[in-house]
Amino acid sequence: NGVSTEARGALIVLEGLDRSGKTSQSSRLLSYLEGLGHSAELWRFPDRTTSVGKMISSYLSNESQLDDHTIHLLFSANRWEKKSLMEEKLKSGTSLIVDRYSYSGVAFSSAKGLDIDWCKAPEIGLLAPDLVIYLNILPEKAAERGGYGGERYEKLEFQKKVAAYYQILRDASWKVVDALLPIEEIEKQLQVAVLDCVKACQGGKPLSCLWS
Ligand code: Z5A
Repeated sequence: NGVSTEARGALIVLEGLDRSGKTSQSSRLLSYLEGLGHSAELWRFPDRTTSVGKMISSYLSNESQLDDHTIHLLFSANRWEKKSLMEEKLKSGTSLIVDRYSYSGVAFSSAKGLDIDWCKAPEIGLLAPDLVIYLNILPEKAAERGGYGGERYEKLEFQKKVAAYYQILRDASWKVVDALLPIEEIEKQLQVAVLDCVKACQGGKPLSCLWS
């Protein structure tokens, strides 16, 4: 009947500790997908460009103080304000490579001592990733990479707690990759997983919501 049955894009999230290589790998993945002729975009959370994102940015750089619950909800709000655009892009056939998402939200706030179920609650109803790539690295090794800067969470003891919460959050959508391998080796492993995922989404895999 002429109705468009355009294939949807894939929602691919990169997670991992600070310095695990998310930024390096996400830009390589974008070039890879674009090189194959796929429509794709690179996103990151926090999105520091929005008004909520500016509050988050000022908190992360220690320019402002916020209660732990408050900043948790701001990180979540920063994802909610992008949800409809995210859905639109995916439905129109664009794949999104997203540097950090709800798993960062829950792992970092839980590591501060907030209840994990409380942390998950505001994420319920956001789009569920089709694939989560977890760049696995020991916190000590991550700290060796150029050292941590001055942002709030860039401390070894805290990163160890975050790593433990990431393990609790791991589910079937995760692909865990050894982040100590050479950049090009990781890139090759990710290309295979990402292409499989993009094809599954083109093939009709339905979009779903967190947390299921
Ligand atoms: N946060 C939160 O609390 N709640 C939330 O909901 C969200 C975030 C979304 C924002 O971080 C902070 O907010 C973050 C979590 C919290 N705090 N911490 N920690 P961000 O996203 O703005 O910054 P980041 O994630 O910490 O990014 P990063 O420091 O840029 O790390 P990265 O992207 O994972 O790594 P990279 O820049 O690609 O690589 C780091 C260095 O390692 C660089 O010199 C590379 O050349 C090198 N590298 C990368 N891969 C390799 C390999 N394979 N071998 C050797 N060297 C490598």
